[in-house]
Amino acid sequence: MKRAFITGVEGQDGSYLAELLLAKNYEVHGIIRASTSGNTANLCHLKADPQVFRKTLFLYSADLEDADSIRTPLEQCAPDEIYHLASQSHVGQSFEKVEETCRITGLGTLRLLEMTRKLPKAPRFFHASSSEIFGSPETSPQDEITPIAPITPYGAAKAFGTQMTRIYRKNFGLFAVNGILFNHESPRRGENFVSRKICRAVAMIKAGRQAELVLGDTTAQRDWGHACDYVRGMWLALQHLVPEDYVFATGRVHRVQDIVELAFQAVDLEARKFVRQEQQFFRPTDPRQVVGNAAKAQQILGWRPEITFEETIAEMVRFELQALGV
Ligand code: F7E
Repeated sequence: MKRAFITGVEGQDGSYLAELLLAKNYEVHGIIRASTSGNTANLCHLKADPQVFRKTLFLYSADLEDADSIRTPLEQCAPDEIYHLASQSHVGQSFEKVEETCRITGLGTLRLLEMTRKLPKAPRFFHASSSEIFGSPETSPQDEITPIAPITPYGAAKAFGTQMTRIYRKNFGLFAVNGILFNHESPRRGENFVSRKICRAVAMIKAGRQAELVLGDTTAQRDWGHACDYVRGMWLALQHLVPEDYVFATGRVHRVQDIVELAFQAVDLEARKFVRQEQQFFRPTDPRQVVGNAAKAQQILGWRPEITFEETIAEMVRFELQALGV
């Protein structure tokens, strides 16, 4: 039985990855950020399963800023594979919390790489990198050799973690991989990311419990996939013979406005009657031309996204309606 160690296991990606690995007969050890220990909604079904919880799934409260809190469960677990997903991942908030973002997202990654290198038997290491490392690139679509040129604090912190992962691979011989993840969504997305914010508001408006939806830049474009496809890519990346970096993306670009329209159409309401823009949700800088080329992941790992943008938004709206009993 293989053992996996997941940071950020309570998040969208962490919870789907835990499910995937448990289904593949892994023993899964996950760390949950100490300050958000109460928020484990994405893991409720696993915690409620007596065949799983504390049998093949083990959870620990720890903090990336406190090395000892991570080292103890990491050494006890002695994993075959580490999936490092935890971070301060909200780009908008990274402008308000610049230092904290760099400490958690950047230095936290370095800290974990260093601990990994010093384990008696170094496990394989996956770092959840981000398309934000490219900033607003001059070439589209972006791939593994696109220059790193972040324009947000979050992007800069991820760029540091990405480069350190490469350095530990080249200099210390660690099996360390960056998955350069473009946006990926699901019903488990945090409520302050735009896809979930829109789908949730649409359900609330349909239920008569919210009057309007206030957004920032609705012309912003992203390459949006489904989180389940991306966690499959993470696992595949660690099964390959040699450690390499991979872009995971759909290669299709949509506007925030496209999510708005799809979501309102799903409940038979006219978007323009309910949506308003407000300056507070605009960002000081926001990457443009974000679209990925996942040809390498397809060729080497046989990975391709299976769930479309339209299916993802439909699933998210359905989930929100069900949660409200509509
Ligand atoms: O914004 C625009 C916003 O916050 C998407 C994270 O997973 O993907 C994610 O980062 C777009 C941006 O995601 C609102 O300005 C308009 O252009 O859902 P988001 P993100 O910033 O792209 C990357 C790859 C990561 O690595 C990150 O960790 O939507 N937008 N109006 C808005 N965004 C938000 N959140 N709220 C609005 O009201």
